[in-house]
Amino acid sequence: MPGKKSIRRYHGPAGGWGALKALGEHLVEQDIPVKGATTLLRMNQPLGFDCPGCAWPDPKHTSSFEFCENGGKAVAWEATAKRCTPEFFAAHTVTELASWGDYELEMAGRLTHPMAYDAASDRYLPVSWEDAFATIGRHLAALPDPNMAEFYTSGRTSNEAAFLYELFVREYGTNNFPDCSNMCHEATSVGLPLSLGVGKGTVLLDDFDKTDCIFIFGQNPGTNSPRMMTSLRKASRRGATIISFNPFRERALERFQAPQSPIEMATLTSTPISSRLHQVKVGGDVAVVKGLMKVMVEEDERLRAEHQIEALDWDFIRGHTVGIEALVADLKATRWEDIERRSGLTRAAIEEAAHAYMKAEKAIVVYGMGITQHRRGARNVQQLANLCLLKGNIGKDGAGLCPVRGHSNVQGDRTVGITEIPTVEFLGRLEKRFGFKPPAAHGHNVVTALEAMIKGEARVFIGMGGNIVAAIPDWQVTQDAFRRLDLSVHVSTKLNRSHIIHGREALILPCLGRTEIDVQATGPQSITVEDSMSMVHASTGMNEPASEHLKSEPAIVAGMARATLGQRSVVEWEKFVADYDLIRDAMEAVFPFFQGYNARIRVPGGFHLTSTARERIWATASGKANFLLFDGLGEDPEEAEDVLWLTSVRSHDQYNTTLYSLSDRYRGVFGQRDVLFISAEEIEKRGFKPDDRVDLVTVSDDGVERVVRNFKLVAYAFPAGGCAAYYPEVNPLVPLAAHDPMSFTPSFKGIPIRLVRARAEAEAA
Ligand SMILES: Nc1nc2c(c(=O)[nH]1)N[C@H]1C(S)=C(S)[C@@H](COP(=O)(O)OP(=O)(O)OC[C@H]3O[C@@H](n4cnc5c(=O)[nH]c(N)nc54)[C@H](O)[C@@H]3O)O[C@H]1N2
Ligand SMILES: Nc1nc2c(c(=O)[nH]1)N[C@H]1C(S)=C(S)[C@@H](COP(=O)(O)OP(=O)(O)OC[C@H]3O[C@@H](n4cnc5c(=O)[nH]c(N)nc54)[C@H](O)[C@@H]3O)O[C@H]1N2
Ligand SMILES: [Mo]
Repeated sequence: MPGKKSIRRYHGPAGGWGALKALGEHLVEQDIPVKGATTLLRMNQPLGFDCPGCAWPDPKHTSSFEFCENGGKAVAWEATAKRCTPEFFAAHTVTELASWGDYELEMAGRLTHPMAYDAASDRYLPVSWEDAFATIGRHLAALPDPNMAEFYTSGRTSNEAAFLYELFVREYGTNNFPDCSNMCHEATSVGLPLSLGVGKGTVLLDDFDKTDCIFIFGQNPGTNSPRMMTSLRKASRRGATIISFNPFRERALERFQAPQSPIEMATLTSTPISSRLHQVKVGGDVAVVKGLMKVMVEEDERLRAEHQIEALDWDFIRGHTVGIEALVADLKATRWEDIERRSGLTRAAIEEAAHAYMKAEKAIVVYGMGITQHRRGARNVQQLANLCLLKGNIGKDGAGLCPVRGHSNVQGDRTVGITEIPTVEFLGRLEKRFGFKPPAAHGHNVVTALEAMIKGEARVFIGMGGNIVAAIPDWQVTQDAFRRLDLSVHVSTKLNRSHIIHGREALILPCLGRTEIDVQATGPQSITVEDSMSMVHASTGMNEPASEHLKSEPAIVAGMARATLGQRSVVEWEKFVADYDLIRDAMEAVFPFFQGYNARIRVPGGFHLTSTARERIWATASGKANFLLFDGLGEDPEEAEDVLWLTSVRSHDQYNTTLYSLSDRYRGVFGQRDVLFISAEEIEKRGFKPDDRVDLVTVSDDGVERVVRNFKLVAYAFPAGGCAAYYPEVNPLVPLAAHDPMSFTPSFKGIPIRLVRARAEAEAA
């Protein structure tokens, strides 16, 4: 069990020796100091594998080794020497494993054999691949309606595996594709096309080297996309202005010591990152953005009247956009007192930021989960698009909108057809290439899939990676729904909660990881992935597989497809699995933008899927970029005065539901995760003292009690009216109904709660 419990302030910069030391310790913990280190050297190299960590791009995938603590941990986590074998499962009943923490479950190591749940002994027993596939085929074939099965994808899945998966599922007959993206950047995928005609970002890595100004909203790069720190550090040293909006003073947004810089490492110096870090209230970003735009349009009017100077890019606005008049009217009607109250920032602070943005010839607006995971996430994203449009910061060198994606291939999975809302055009091309009629009716996303499971309408769940059972909201009802399934299947590399909370029948199918050599009938194979900036490139595993019984994800999909569809399938499953080039040829036939796919990924660095918005071509209904309005300032509903807005965040030592340790170095928390970050004033106002233990109770009007217990109050510099805790510990507090109606993104960053003295403490008193 890692780390002694303590809370102490972290004084150093992010990165630096602390990062090297942390990675070294992690390698030792995974029993792989030497192998881990050589594996790391092959990460993100021209002929190596793509980092299974985040989706941040690499400088053309051609650079020398770029050190990243958390990328290193993600690789070491997969390359661990620990194994979770049939002997392990024989030694522990599932009931016993249910009492283990998430950290302990994954520390059992890499899964080595396909396993099937045996109710009589309450254990997972080894099963042959053929029998496992046959079980899946039997259940799926028995369903009266293919829409009674759910097919989840987590964003580590390669383009090749994802394409075969959507092919299998559509030939089977449903568009039920709940996806981790539904809990992540769906607000981008749904909100942005209405503004800009594309649901992806518009910048490339080079733009960071050319920009004058970077605004970062609700994203924690030092932890979740550390290679981005290289770009930020360079920009800062060039003199670009960086301004961040975050309720936390995230350390990497303040100062960063580059492990690549011999001088900074030797002299223990570091580079300041943000010139200003504004501690915005939880859910206060729209108020900030409207404030920024209000300053800009009013300043522009003044300058034009008094000096005939334009502060906005009117050539762009007139030539490329519609809706400016309504936006200006809305901003004029927005009062400063409301902006200040909602954002927690002063008018002067917002004015200063607005002037920095206006002054910049080229600016980039970056954002993450602090923007998307709110009740009006898609509309939040649109306000950031407005901010860019006012200054023509789309489709210009050194400028653009930059949503930072999460999982390393979540964007690619969407590109190759993992979507519950497929376009008619895409389905037509699929039919033309393969000759079966894919279903047209829209399928389930994560929220609607869970609703169908709760009602008992969905009976079979298949998960291509991930740990959905822990990642979702409202555990009380949603986890219970998993227990009532006829069959749950998870294609996984490690043991997790989704295997423990399972259907009446359950299968664990262990697969190769991205770091591992994938040999098929025609020889070793490469897969491809797409990063946050739409660069597509190859990834080739280098390590010996964790077990000889593992199959690749494409092979597992093909196995499920053959067992389910049998003779009725028109797809050449064997051929595809034998040679992934053929999968890419098929993708090229379905998606015109993949023209020359196999040749282009053989060029180091891969190729860019260009976005129309980057070319100032607007694929919207109006044919222009649209300024879209946000009604009022409330990202989340208005609640009573004493309600606190809880946001859920990642620690520095976790990858989503995977915990590398129980510590969070930069925020000064060690050996524990049951903490609530909250200001000393909010603690006192409620009659508590720092370190008191409290229960967190959701405020809702549906009569359901949602509570997590015994959290320690940690007095922290945090904005009024809000507090923060770790994901996934607080997921039981998020009502399933609390999601964005446009994108269905759960409101993980805006949970209304009250604090109650912890029962244990109340009894002792
Ligand atoms: N090491 C590591 N890397 C990862 C992941 C990981 O877990 N570990 N996860 C991957 C995935 S799937 C994703 S989606 C990304 C996630 O990467 P991020 O988007 O950085 O995710 P979070 O840590 O959830 O939250 C981001 C930031 O939002 C701030 N925040 C919270 N609420 C608000 C708000 O209302 N307004 C504003 N402005 N800020 C707010 C938090 O303080 C935090 O700094 O990272 C990916 N990369
Ligand atoms: N409260 C709260 N909840 C959240 C969030 C939040 O910020 N706050 N964030 C949301 C976001 S952004 C996301 S993306 C989701 C994440 O949800 P998921 O993507 O479902 O979860 P992960 O924790 O990334 O999944 C970890 C598991 O993936 C499996 N795995 C790892 N590598 C591979 C591989 O190569 N192949 C296969 N087949 N399996 C593999 C391992 O078995 C591991 O246990 O959570 C969401 N939930
Ligand atoms: Mo994510």
